[in-house]
Amino acid sequence: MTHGLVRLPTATEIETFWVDGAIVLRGVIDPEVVLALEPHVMALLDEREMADMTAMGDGLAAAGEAVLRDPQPGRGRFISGVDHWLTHPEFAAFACSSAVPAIVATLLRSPKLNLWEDSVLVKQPGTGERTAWHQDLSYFHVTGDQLCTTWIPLDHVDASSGAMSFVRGSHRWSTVYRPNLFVSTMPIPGTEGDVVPDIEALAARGEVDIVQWELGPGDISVHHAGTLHAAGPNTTADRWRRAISIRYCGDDARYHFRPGAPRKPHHTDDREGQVVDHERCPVVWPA
Ligand SMILES: O=C(O)CCC(=O)C(=O)O
Repeated sequence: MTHGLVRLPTATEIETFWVDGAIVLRGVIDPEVVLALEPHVMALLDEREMADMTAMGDGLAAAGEAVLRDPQPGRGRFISGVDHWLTHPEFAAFACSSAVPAIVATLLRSPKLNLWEDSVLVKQPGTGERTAWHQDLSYFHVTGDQLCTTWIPLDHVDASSGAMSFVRGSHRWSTVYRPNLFVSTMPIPGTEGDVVPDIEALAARGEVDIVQWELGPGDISVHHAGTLHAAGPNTTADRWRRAISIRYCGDDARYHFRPGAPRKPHHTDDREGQVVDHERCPVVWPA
């Protein structure tokens, strides 16, 4: 099904995604379909399955680690969670049978699409935490090129409220950097490889090009799993920044286990090299 589909990506948008590693698709999904999830996102905030990233930052700071947060944050919290589709039918319908899989399959030029996971990322008004530069591929036990994340806002989001930023073309750097703890550049212990370089320093020297977009309900951004990206704090006093982020694998995806990266219960070594089909990683396209 393609519930809420307004339009599919154009040929130009598809080309831009593959060249830049990120694209904003404006007006592709009915805003009402996205906003119908608002009460469910708000209900999640009180659930134990959500991670309080602000509290994690407090813990890291107490242990002497550098935390990426504004020096004088407000009282907002950065709260996130993952795999809501497994327990909440509304999130399952959105990730598996809304317009999103059709849009993503078109963009990835993939005849087939598997859902990897969904996540909810909320920065309340006055949230000081940034989201550190990272690639999603570092956290995924998968390899391939047809891999991406959709970032779907429930609010108008701009630079002041925590918009996402992307390093144009970084999906072609051929390095998978160590995953980090999101509110700190500290790599996840036990992971291997290089740490993410200082992207702001590279940008200041003109060595990388950072893109950022204002988005509203009905728009989505899509980034390749190899694209370096980050997000700012929500410095506004009264605007929420709520987003649903859904990760998909296309036709060429194969399991590839990355030491130290968090695993899900079905991620067993005996699937190395296999297609990702699994009831916990279901085929969502063709519908
Ligand atoms: O929303 C954020 O702050 C970060 C989201 C992100 O990195 C992602 O969805 O891949």
